[in-house]
Parts: sequence; C-alpha cells; structure tokens
Amino acid sequence: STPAGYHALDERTVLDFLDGVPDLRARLGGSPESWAVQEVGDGNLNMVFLVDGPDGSLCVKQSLPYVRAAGESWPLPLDRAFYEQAYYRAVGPHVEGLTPHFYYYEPALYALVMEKLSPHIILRRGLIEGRRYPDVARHVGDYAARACFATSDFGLTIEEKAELNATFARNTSLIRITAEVVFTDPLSTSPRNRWTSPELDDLARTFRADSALKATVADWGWRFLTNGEALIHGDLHSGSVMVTETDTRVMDPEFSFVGPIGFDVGAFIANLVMNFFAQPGHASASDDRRAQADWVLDQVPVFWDAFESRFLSLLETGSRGDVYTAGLFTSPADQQALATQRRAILDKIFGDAVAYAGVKTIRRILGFAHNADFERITDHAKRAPLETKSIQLARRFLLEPESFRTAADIVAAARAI
Ligand code: ADP
Ligand code: SR1
Ligand code: MG
Ligand code: MG
Ligand code: MG
Repeated sequence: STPAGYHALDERTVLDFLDGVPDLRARLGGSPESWAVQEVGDGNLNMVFLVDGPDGSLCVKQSLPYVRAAGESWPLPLDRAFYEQAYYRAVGPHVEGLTPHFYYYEPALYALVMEKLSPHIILRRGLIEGRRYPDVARHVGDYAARACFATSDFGLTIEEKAELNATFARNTSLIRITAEVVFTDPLSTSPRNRWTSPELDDLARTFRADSALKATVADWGWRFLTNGEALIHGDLHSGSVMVTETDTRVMDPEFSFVGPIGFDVGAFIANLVMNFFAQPGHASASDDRRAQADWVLDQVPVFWDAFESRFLSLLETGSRGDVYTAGLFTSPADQQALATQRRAILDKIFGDAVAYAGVKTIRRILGFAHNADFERITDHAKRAPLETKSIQLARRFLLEPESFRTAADIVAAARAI
C-alpha cells in the first residue's frame, strides 16, 4: 500500500495538482481547461507529464510504487523523487544552465516539477538517429567535474559533506537497484537478466563462468558502496542528457548518492562507446554510419579532457574543504608534490571510470535494463556481433586496466576490435 495522500497522477489529475499550486498555475497561465497534457515517460522507473499552458510549460515527474519497466511485480519505494529534487537543489547552483530549472516538490505525491525542455531530445535518441551535437561531450564533462567537485571534500567542509552523506545515504532503494542490477545480476543467473538469444547464449555462459571477471566486478561493487568521494548523479548515461544542437541538460538524477566520481564518468564513457559499436546496426542505404561512429568515439577524449581540465582547475583555485589544505603546501618542493598529487587524483578517477564503464556495459548487454542503441537493431544477426565487440572491450576494461591509461587508449582499443 502507498502512503496516505499519494495517488498516481494521470493526465487529468496532474492538472488539478498544478492548478492547486499558485506559482505553477501562474507559470502556465490561463486555467486548466486551456492546458494541454501528455504523459511521455519512456524511462525504466517513473511517470513524466509535459504540460503546456498559454504562458508557459512544465514537466511533472512522479514516482510509481513499482518499477515502471517491470510492472507491479517489482515494487519500489516512492522516495526516489525526494532524492532527485534534493540532488537538483544541491548541485544546481554549481552547474548553472546544465540542468532543467527545478521549480517545486510535492512530498505527498512524490512529484517534482521542473522546466519542460523543448525542443530538446534525449541524447541517446539523437545519436541513434545519426545526429551530432558539437558541444555535448564538453558540456557533460564540465558538468560532471563541477557537480562532483562542489560536493566532494575539496568543495565542502567536513560538516557540509556530512549533511550530504546523511541525506543521500538513505537513497537505499536505488542504491540497492544499482548494486543488484549493475554489479550482481548480470554475471549471475538472475531471472531478471536477458540477452540477445540464442546468439549470445554461449557468451553469457562464458561470462558467468569467468571467475576473475566476477571477482573484479564484485570488488568494484564494493568500492561503489564505500568510496564516498562526492554526490554523484548515479545514472549518467546518454538517456539522462537532453540536447539541442547548442544546449545540454543533465537530468534524471534520482540515483544520486555520495559515491565514487568515476562511476558518473565511466557511465558516460560506456554509453558513448556502446553507441559507437551500435552505429553499423543503424546504417541505411544512404549512410553507412562510419563517419557518425568515428565522431561518437572521438567524443570520449573530448568528454574526459573537459572533465579533467575543469576538475584540475577547480582543485587549483576552488578548494575550500578540509583536505589538501593550503597551509600544508608552502615551499616550491611542496608545490611540486601537490601538483603531482593532483595529477594522481585525476588518474585515479580515470582508472575507476574505465572499470565502471566495463561494468556498466556488461549490465546493458546481459542484465535487466538494455540500451536502445542496441535494442533498436531488431535483426539479431546484426545486433549480436556488435554487442559482442562491445562486451569484449568491457571485459578488457576490467581485466587489463594497465592498457587503458588515457582516453586515447580507449579510442584505439575500440577501433581495433
Ligand atoms: P526515468 O527516471 O523513468 O528514466 P526520466 O527522467 O529519464 O525518467 O524521463 C523520462 C522521459 O521523459 C525522458 O526520456 C524524456 O523524454 C522526458 N522528460 C523527462 N524530463 C523532461 C523535461 N524536463 N522536459 C522534457 N522532457 C522530459
Ligand atoms: C530497474 S533497473 C533500471 C535501470 O534504469 C535506470 O535508468 C538505472 O540505470 C537502472 O539501473
Ligand atoms: Mg531516465
Ligand atoms: Mg530515472
Ligand atoms: Mg549504464
């Protein structure tokens, strides 16, 4: 049963809800009879309503008491909407212009109201359609660096970080989903798993029998739960970014918690690399998608370089926390040691990102939640070899970390497969 006061909104009752909040009613203008509404949720978990009035538009996102993609047989607490709005509040001031404007949270309905992004589309969809977004990788890299730095021990005092920890540590239902569907299920015999069958049956069996791979993935699962470096987005794939040619917005941060920065960085890298491998499956008579695939893969170093340069510059100029405090580093030798250490911090995040990219790729090919990049390739004979290339590279990300020291290493390895 759901808490008193909660009801799942529909296209009629969402208008009553908006009508009852003066600020939201004023943003739309007119009265509910003149508002147009459409439920557009296409994600795995929630309801999303887009509402247009004479003066403006809104987006309402509401939790359901179950996993939307699975149905009522997979119950899920409602509180994910709370964490989504708490993330927007915590991170919004540091990533000006790179998230939707957040307007309102209704705790009884587990519903948040934000800017309706238009004419934006989901980045993944654009990439599948063969579109290019010249700034998106730089924007998302800059976003991840700013958001993670500001909510890390470099950007916060001990007391401020403790507040974030206290709030987001309770996002246990979604932390558990990630622990299960990302780190555990895909290499186990979970009934939630699926894959392109029968083409990948042997591969799935081989992966499930790969002791070294399972031990490594399990270890990264432990690090995921224990490395509280920053408030991370927690689901930073290409379906959590909406774009136009020039504008980029990161959305859907319901999986946020204080975790490893490399998890966000690795998620975005994994989704670029998967889209690269999927491109031939979207070829047509007029476009073999080779140029598109090259462009997508080239966004990996663009993304990483943007992340790295922003994070380094924030380390140099924006540190206000209780780690690496200025008083420790006074002499020229100290400064040299500090510069070396900052490099090591970025190298550590990169190494983590490569491993998490591996884990996030395996889960998309063998686990519960698949990516449209591959799923839209309806011909199994075409899809399976592309998924195989992608998952074999993912395995190398996990078992041969010494081969992936730079973003260029990722690009070269992906092209060589
Ligand atoms: P879920 O958590 O279920 O994955 P999302 O937040 O990803 O839900 O939203 C699902 C879909 O709703 C997105 O793919 C996008 O098409 C649409 N959507 C979400 N937020 C907005 C927004 N602010 N403006 C316009 N469309 C949105
Ligand atoms: C029930 S698991 C569904 C997946 O969808 C979300 O976007 C997350 O990636 C989650 O792992
Ligand atoms: Mg989503
Ligand atoms: Mg979501
Ligand atoms: Mg992913």
